[in-house]
Amino acid sequence: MKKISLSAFVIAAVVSGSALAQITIDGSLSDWKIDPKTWVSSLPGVSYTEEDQTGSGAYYLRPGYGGQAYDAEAMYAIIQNGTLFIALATGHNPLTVDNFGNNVYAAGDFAIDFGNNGTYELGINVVNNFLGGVLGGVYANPDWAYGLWDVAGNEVAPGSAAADMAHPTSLRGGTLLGSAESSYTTTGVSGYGSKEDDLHYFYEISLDLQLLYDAGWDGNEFNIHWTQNCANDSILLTVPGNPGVPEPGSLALFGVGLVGLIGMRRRPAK
Ligand SMILES: [Ca+2]
Ligand SMILES: [Ca+2]
Ligand SMILES: [Ca+2]
Repeated sequence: MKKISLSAFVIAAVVSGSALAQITIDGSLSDWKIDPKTWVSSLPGVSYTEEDQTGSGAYYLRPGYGGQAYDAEAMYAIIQNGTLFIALATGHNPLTVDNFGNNVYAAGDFAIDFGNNGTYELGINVVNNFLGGVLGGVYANPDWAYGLWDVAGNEVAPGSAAADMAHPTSLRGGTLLGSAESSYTTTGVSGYGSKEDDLHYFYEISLDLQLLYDAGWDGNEFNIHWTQNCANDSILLTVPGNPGVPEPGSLALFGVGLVGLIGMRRRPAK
């Protein structure tokens, strides 16, 4: 009796679907399968970018200075089961409070650009610093603050209209669509990158893809951006479109495959 073949195939398909690594939002990057030496992630289907800068003191980060304390280092994202997961590594402590007079700047929020054209249509309020803002809130029609640098990299005053709008910093308002789940670490961790003693802080976020669609997303690739309120160093990650929507061609092929399997089973043995 070889009756088990089709059901075994179905069970295997279900198991491989549910065996997708589930990301736990706890601020730990252990789910992301990151090589601590290189920041490279081996998580299947992940998108990531790395720009860990090293040096001594408040070294140049481009466009600003600030050294490790303002270094945006790596960003990761993956779409699984209708959910967008994001992780960030930075030398910037999330507990840093704005003190412009002393050149101290808090963390910005996560900004998503549909169409990868430099306009950010969705904001995730991970560090809440606007009156009435919802911590973890996901905002359409975001009102962004910008950093201390113009497009040419020249310093401008805080709040200047000349600031580079390609680097949104913190949310100041918007249309609240719903909530993301988010977590960040507040104790620096060493052992990553080429300068092992440097301290790093991690953010993790998950949000339902429906919130992106609600903000006008078309399902195609998009950019995720993060920086601090000074925008001394920023990081930008491109994420492919929603893989949860199979293309008609691949769906048809899957169906042919199933029919083929059933057909094989019914073929009498010689
Ligand atoms: Ca660094
Ligand atoms: Ca950097
Ligand atoms: Ca856009």
